[in-house]
Amino acid sequence: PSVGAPIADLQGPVGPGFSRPKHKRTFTGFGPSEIKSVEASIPEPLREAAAYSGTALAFRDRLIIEWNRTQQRQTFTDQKRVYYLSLEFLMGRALDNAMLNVGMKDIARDGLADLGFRIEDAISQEHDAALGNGGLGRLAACFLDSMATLNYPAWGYGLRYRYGIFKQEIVNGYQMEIPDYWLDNNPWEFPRHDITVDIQFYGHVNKTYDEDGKVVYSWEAGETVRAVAYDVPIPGYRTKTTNNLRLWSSKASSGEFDFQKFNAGDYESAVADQQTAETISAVLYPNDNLERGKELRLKQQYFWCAASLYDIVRRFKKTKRAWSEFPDQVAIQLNDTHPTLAIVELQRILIDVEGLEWDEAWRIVTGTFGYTNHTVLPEALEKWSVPLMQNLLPRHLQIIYDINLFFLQSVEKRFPNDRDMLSRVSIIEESHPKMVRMAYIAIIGSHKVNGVAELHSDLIKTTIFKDFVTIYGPDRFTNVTNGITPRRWLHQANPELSALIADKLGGYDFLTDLTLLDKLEAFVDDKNFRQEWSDIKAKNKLRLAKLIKDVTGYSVNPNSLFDVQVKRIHEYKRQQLNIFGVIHRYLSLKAMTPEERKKVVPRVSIFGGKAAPGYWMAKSIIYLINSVAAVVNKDEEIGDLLKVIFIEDYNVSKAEIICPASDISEHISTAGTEASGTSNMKFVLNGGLIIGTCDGANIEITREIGEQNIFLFGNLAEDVEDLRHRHFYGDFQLDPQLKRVFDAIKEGTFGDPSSFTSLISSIEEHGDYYLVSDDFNSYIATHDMVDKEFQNQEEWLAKSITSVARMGFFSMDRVTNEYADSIWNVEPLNIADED
Ligand code: Z2T
Repeated sequence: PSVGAPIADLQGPVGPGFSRPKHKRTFTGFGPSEIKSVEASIPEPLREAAAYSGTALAFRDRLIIEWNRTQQRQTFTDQKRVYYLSLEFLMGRALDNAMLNVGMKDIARDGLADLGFRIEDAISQEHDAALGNGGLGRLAACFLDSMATLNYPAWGYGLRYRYGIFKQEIVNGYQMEIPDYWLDNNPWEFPRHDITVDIQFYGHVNKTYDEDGKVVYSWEAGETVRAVAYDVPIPGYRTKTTNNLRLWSSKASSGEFDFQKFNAGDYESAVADQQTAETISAVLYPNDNLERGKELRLKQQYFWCAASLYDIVRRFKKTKRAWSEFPDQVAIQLNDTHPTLAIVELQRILIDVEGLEWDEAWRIVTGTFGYTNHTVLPEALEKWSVPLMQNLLPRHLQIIYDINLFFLQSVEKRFPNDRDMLSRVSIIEESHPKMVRMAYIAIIGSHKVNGVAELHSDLIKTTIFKDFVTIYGPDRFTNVTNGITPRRWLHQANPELSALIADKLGGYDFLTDLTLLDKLEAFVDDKNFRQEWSDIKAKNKLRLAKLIKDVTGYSVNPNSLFDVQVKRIHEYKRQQLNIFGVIHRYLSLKAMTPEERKKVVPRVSIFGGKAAPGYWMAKSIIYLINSVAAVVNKDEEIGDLLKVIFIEDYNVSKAEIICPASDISEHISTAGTEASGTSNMKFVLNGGLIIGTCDGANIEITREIGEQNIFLFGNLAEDVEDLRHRHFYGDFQLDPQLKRVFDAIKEGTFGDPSSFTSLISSIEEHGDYYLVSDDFNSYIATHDMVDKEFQNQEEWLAKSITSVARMGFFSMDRVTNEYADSIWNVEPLNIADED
């Protein structure tokens, strides 16, 4: 296509009614007087909603121009693109980020102030885009930010869920789930009714022969559902690049509903078909680190993979290149195994539709895909039952069997007579029913497989994917340690700290080169700087105290040590260890004399996080936290010495307030279970210290910031298997301090003890799989050290500053460049004003 091609032909985004403007437009907006005359009649909340809408629309105009320009330029240049396939994009709010990236936040602030609004109030009107569960979805969002900032030609592909992750309310201490309907008045998405793909399900496979007598399979489907594209602009920071996130929405393939059926009087069936279709993109599955094998989930996966691949292939075919060049033009990254069917779908397109030979098609497929693994937890590894797959995707199952056959033949050649090996690495697990192991397809169909932190990448090579290292050699496996975007997680979340750093470093270049933070170490002993650093932390704690007051009604003393654990509730993340530690602290405080209590550092233990709706153990952990809070917080003898807070509905926008406000935060998973963790990075980057196990990225954080600046405790990953074994076959001795805690719970100190029986018995009686008892003593001792060191505020400050100075490695920009070089082989493309 030429530069002057009509925009619609490029399949890039265009806003409704917008085309390239002939003249540059400047940010004007309405004058104060026009608004003032009507504002008196509008109630406050509506006025703020209007302030948000007006600001969002103004910035959206800007984005659309750069978005179209970027897409045209990328199409014209025709170089390799990256496609990031993720079932989750946990974006949070867009306005602040758009203002920062367009670079006109100050103008907007002044404009809003003229109209009588505070910019923060306008920003906080926006509903979070919460299309994700936790770390995996947020990583995808950080990727998009970084890829745009670094000018990579990159698209995200996902599902446009009508309901994102549920809203959590705490009622009488219990989690309640409220649907998160978020789509009304969303200014950041653009429906593309011109870009649709019809997706097939069910039916059967016909075998025919072509003129040369070659076998041709064709899939005759039983159901068709239409995918409609919705595009979201992704602006980069300090660049003209604005990339695209394309989210697919499902609707009936007949359009609204089947008019033929409708006119024939079959109203019910017409409406039922429509509903079946729309159900596919209706709701995000709310499980973090768990796969449940439901048919609708498999339908979501195929719907989104097939629509995305159709789109990618369509774009490639416009270049008129030979198929062999596909991997030179296209890199597709699979965010976990959720998009694994994309591998099978591309193979199907190439052989069934495009008529390529198997081997050539398969070379193209493996050259195109990369697979990122995010967990070793067995319950999270995706498996689909063969009968389910046979019914929903009959042709894909055949292709999976063929992939498996060719793969096993090659393994058999290299490892003759090793039948154990063959059954271990087979894509098909010989269980009842048989299961398709999705991770194996992802490994076999990709040229690179990566883990997300060093320990995790080592673990996948030595445990769950060991045989594949033997088969393919170590080069197919690599590590890319996760990171976070400093734009959102430092500058937006903590503008004052960012400004202080900019002041010392002579500008904001560190936001695009985070390693520049190391220059801060020169100021560690600067008295004024220290004072400002500590004042900012104090202000951020005040901001959090206000949030706590607003959402829980509790007042906390902002001079207390703020101890934070916010993340999805999961036994492996061990919020139970934390709350048992809090109970231990409470019992110790109760046993002290008034004199002894005077020496205690006041503490606020802050929790937040959602439990998957069907995860009973996680829900009882939440209930225990709230039950402890109810007793401790009203104990006048204890007063400010200990407060327990559960912040309901933890999400991205709350994280932006919480992360800058911790003194210490907890990353205390059983060693070897947390693939990376990314909130650990967010807290340290904001000057909080952390307590953690030798797990995930904690290990590399320690390496970077120095072990004197982190509170590590607990058993090591290499000892976990042994300990678990001993729990079952030898001496399980409950830690004596933990026993005191359990006794208090059983005595009813925190209400009816029967609510907590399963929580306690999972440790006392059922093998303590997550090693809570084994790590308890070390955990308590380490918290005592935290108390002691917090009393030396000067030392604490030095640790805080030094740690931030050494966090450069954890920028998402480093991560993105590593993927680009070692997995995608793509180059950046600068978008100039003239483009
Ligand atoms: C998830 O958030 C993570 C892993 C998953 O495995 C699923 C979900 Cl929803 C299937 C997390 C990891 O638990 C965390 O350690 C990691 O930092 C994050 O992905 C991003 O890699």
